[in-house]
Amino acid sequence: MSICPPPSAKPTAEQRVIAPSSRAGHLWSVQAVMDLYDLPLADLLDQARSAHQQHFQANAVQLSSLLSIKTGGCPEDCGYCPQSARFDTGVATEAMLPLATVVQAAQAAKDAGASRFCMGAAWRSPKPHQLEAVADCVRAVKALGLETCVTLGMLRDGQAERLREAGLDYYNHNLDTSPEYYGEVITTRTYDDRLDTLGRVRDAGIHVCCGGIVGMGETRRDRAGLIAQLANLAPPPDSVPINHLIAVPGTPLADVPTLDPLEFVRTIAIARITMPRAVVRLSAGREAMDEATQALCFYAGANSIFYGDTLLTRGNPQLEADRALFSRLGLHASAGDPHLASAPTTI
Ligand code: SAM
Ligand code: DTB
Ligand code: SF4
Repeated sequence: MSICPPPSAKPTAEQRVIAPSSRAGHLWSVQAVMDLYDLPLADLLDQARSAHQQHFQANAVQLSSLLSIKTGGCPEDCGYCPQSARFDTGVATEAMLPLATVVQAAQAAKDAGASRFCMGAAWRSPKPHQLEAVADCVRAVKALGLETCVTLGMLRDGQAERLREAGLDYYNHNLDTSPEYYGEVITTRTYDDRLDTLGRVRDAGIHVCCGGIVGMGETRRDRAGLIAQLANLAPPPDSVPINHLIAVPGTPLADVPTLDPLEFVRTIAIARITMPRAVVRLSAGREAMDEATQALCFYAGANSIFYGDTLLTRGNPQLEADRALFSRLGLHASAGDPHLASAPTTI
């Protein structure tokens, strides 16, 4: 397996992830991203398709399955999240799942055709004993021959290294929205806290999975701000989940106006253009999305999905529905992640 090596000199938190001068690649201003949003849709899709075909096999989609290994009772106040203890959403607080249960779910995901198993925990930040329990899960899931990803909240000194030693491939930690809109959605951790964790992940040699959520009542400029932040990370993330808000009753965002589906498609296309080497994941929100919109997202460069009938606490399309969709669209499961060396899978 090949993993990005950590940089030789240890940069500051800012240089690690946001300093533009340390990278040779193109820098995206918010206005340049806005200009992409303003293109006629067909022109935008043409550009995105071309970027996609330069870097990826057409029609191949990476399949990740997701499991909540520790559900509910989270002290954070993320306004979209059904797992925050501050909102009455009907999600019960549970203990962390036993290792055997996690392994059983991972085996089922592999048998269904997933190449990556992602484990999520409703923590602000893992405590040392919790981190060790997750490291055990990572080792066991790797031993099944699956790629691994975890999302556990903020990481502290040495924690990313422990996960790397356990064989973790990806750490998911999202910026969620623009720096300007962020404070409207979350107050208990800052944008800089998130950038700090992303820097720790990258410095430990773990691949970064970082994206956001659209449809939270933000403006187009906020969506452009999120994309510019992601694309200007140094280096940009290898994996970029674009989530459509699942508006959950009881959360502060339960009643935000619905986003135009074509604005979601545009966001996928722009993620593809601005981060041409990243795997762009059409992430939460597919259950409520019609198949034509999903087809446009794949055309626009989405090349990863969550595969399996649940996300963390919310529903996702049934396996059979996704198999039928892939068949209708002529899509197939990718042979693992281009950023890793993995075995082929089929759907
Ligand atoms: N507690 C950890 C954290 O926040 O870093 C990990 C789990 S958290 C649920 C992972 C991500 O799921 C969030 O950053 C957010 O982007 C996404 N998410 C959570 N609730 C969502 C919702 N209702 N709709 C869309 N995406 C959501
Ligand atoms: C990500 O960006 N989306 C996934 C994964 N990373 C962990 C989570 C989606 C959660 C949707 C709401 C739920 O199921 O509770
Ligand atoms: Fe907690 Fe993560 Fe949900 Fe925020 S998104 S409330 S940190 S589980």
